[in-house]
Amino acid sequence: MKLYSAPGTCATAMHIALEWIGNPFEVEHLDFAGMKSPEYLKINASGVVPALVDGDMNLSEGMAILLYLVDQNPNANIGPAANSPDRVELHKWLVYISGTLHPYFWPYFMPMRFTTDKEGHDAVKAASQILVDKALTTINNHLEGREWMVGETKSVADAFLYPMAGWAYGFEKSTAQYKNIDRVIRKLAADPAVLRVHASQGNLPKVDLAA
Ligand SMILES: N[C@@H](CCC(=O)N[C@@H](CS)C(=O)NCC(=O)O)C(=O)O
Repeated sequence: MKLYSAPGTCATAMHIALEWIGNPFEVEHLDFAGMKSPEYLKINASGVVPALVDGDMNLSEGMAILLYLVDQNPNANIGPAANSPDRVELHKWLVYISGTLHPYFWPYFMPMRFTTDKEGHDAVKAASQILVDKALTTINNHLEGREWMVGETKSVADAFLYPMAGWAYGFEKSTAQYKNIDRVIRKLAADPAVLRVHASQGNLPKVDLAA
């Protein structure tokens, strides 16, 4: 099994899930040019990370990869079993993180894709921060009185939240101000599997998505 990732990106979540599972896997860290290379576009036509290659299968879309890993590894405790009540919750939060929280960051990292006005980048980035605040507030409220996003144990939903909540520590309203999210992120940051992911990404430059 091989994961295509890039330091500091959303693919960090899939890397954490693979570390939690504990089976051997390979990871290749791409830079921005690597994501757009003809070789990689054959694996993920969108030219983004993550992508997972398992035998003959190429799987893109982070949420699909996380659900695949949960279902392929029922004893790894990285997500509730199919058809359980918590599984429905897992779907809901993975969709929320993938479809709402994640895209809210895109204008911040890539304002040039959201306005043709070169003078307008700051305004686009400010609007992104307002949207991210809305989504992080929803998640922070959900986490009130809860240890983890879904059920009683950590799951791929927490792994998915990890890189994105991490991005917002540098925002005007820092992730540190969302106390429940901050608590979850700090627990994960001390998790040995997460530390291994950081070590793997460690010496590589953060991918400049604004390239
Ligand atoms: N819908 C895709 C989005 C993946 C995505 O946006 N990945 C970012 C990194 S967090 C990326 O590779 N961006 C490069 C680009 O947009 O050119 C998914 O959920 O997997």
